[in-house]
This record gives sequence, C-alpha cells and structure tokens, in this order.
Amino acid sequence: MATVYIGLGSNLGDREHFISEAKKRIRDLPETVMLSESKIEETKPVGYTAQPDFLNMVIKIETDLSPHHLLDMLLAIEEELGRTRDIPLGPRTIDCDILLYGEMEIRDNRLTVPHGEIRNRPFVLRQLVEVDADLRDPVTNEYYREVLENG
Ligand code: PH2
Ligand code: MG
Ligand code: MG
Repeated sequence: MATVYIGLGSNLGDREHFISEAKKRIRDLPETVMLSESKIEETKPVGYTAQPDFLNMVIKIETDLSPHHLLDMLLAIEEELGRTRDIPLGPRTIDCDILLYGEMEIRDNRLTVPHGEIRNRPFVLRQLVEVDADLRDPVTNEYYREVLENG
C-alpha cells in the first residue's frame, strides 16, 4: 500500500458539493482507504487570477492503485463531476491532484510527483502539514513545516 496525498480544489458552482462528492468517490475507489483530511480553506486564485475564489483541501489515502491508474481514476471522477478544460489553470468544478505518492518521484508527460505547485502554494503546504506535521519532501527530505515557515 502507498500513502498518497491528494489536493482537491473547486471554484465553480456548488463548491462544497463538488469537494464532498470527489472525496466520497475517492474513498470508494478499489484498493483504497481514506486515512485523514485537512479542513477546507477558501483561497484566492493562484496563477490565473481572473476567476472566482477556490475551496481547497488535502486528503490522505492508502492505495494499491499504481500512480497512473490512480491518475486515470481521478480524471474520470473530474469528468463525472463536470470538469471541462477550457482555460489552462482556469475555473473548474473539481480538480483532483496527486500531490505525493509515497516516496516516489515521477516525471513523465502525464504526471509530475511531487506536484510542482506544492512549494508555490502556501495553502497546500499548510494543509499537508495539518494532515501530517512531520511530512517531508521525498526528494529533498525537507520538512514541509519548515518549507512553510521559511517561505
Ligand atoms: N488550482 C489551479 C490554479 N489556481 N488557485 C487556488 N487558490 N487553488 C487551486 O486549487 C488552484 C489555483 C490549477 O490547478
Ligand atoms: Mg491543480
Ligand atoms: Mg489537476
């Protein structure tokens, strides 16, 4: 089993509904158990700023799905919940990002793990640390709580 951290984000429509529906569907994936979750935070859009505020949270699961199989299932959940891809970084009903997959480092055309935006988004760091105070970046070995404190 791998321990996996997933970032959820929504800034279109009934944001609470999409977040809780995504959570439920991830919990119900095969070979997967939900371990814990952060609080939901309202956040200002990062990157492409002319869009509504987001709700974001992090969940921690354990799964036997491979990274790419999990990715396929998360993309299917996004699609089921009405996700379209019009503007890169733009508004979405739901976004389910693999932030960390065990200690793995993955860089291919479909997947970058650890997720490239962890360090650029204080709310993601905050939520990871909320779920696991002693979590470290598997590549650099730094504690995320120190990355968060040191900016
Ligand atoms: N996701 C993005 C782009 N910008 N901003 C916030 N606050 N939260 C997000 O989840 C987010 C974003 C692309 O995935
Ligand atoms: Mg994203
Ligand atoms: Mg995404």
